[in-house]
Amino acid sequence: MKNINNLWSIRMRASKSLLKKGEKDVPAKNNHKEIHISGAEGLYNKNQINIIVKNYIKRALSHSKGFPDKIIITIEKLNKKPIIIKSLPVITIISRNLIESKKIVKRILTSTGISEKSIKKGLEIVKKGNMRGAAILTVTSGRRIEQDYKRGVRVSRLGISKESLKTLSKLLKKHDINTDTVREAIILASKVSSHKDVIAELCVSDDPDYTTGYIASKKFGYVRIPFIKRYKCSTGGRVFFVSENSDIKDISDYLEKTPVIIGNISKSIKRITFDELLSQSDN
Ligand code: WAQ
Ligand code: MG
Repeated sequence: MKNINNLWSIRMRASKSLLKKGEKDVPAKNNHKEIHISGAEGLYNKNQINIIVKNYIKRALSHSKGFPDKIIITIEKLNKKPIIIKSLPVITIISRNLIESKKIVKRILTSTGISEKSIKKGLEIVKKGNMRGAAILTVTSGRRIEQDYKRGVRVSRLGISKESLKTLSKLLKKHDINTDTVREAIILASKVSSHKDVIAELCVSDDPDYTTGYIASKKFGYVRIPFIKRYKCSTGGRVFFVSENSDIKDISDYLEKTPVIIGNISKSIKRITFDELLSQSDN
């Protein structure tokens, strides 16, 4: 990314209507009458617009969740200079099955300081799924504080510099995880956890054949957890756990509106057990 003062936000969203033939659209109420197929976004220079849009359309038309009947692409020049941040270190936890992973998820969230009540609520939200964005829960009392429960908060205006993308891809390749899904999740999680009030993020994909999720936090980094959900289950979601007295407006504003770019890559990438994860954070 040569010209950081002249960036464009490109976003894609593909969906499929569930309305029956002749059934009327009730704009205020039809949220549930549509399934989300695929979405993607990034910050780019003007000369990349063509190729990125082409790539996003291709992704919209070849997704395992189905074929869309609506694709919305937004191409918009940024009016603010982006904040530059470092990506989170990447860790893959060794787990053999759903039961093991379920325990690991609870133990990691507990170790980042989240109450049992809040964890329970967070797990229910991702199990139920069907949100476009993320729910926001306070860490102790488990209060749900985002304005729109149905939609959640959509993290937007985020990207990675060309050089950092190269470095990250190389690093992930060594571990055989250099995919769009993993790269984009790391970028999103790094932006989310860079807000001072975000303690942790829990993420479960809504793709039926993607069963690896993650918990991201300042304490442990981007921690990938295989077998976080059952194969062929098409619900998922995201929950951001935030400090008890955080200002929801400040958090949503940062996550949705403030442009953030990864300009520096943490070189740390590991595959370890949960016990190793805990002991390394004690040091
Ligand atoms: N902002 C907030 N929430 C979002 C966003 C966003 N930009 N995009 C998706 N979500 C929420 C929404 O509720 C989705 O249903 C849910 O997250 C899952 O989204 O390292 O693919 O795009 O191998 O299905 C994790 C990669 C992949 C783990 C996560 O999520 C790894 C993934 P999906
Ligand atoms: Mg998905």
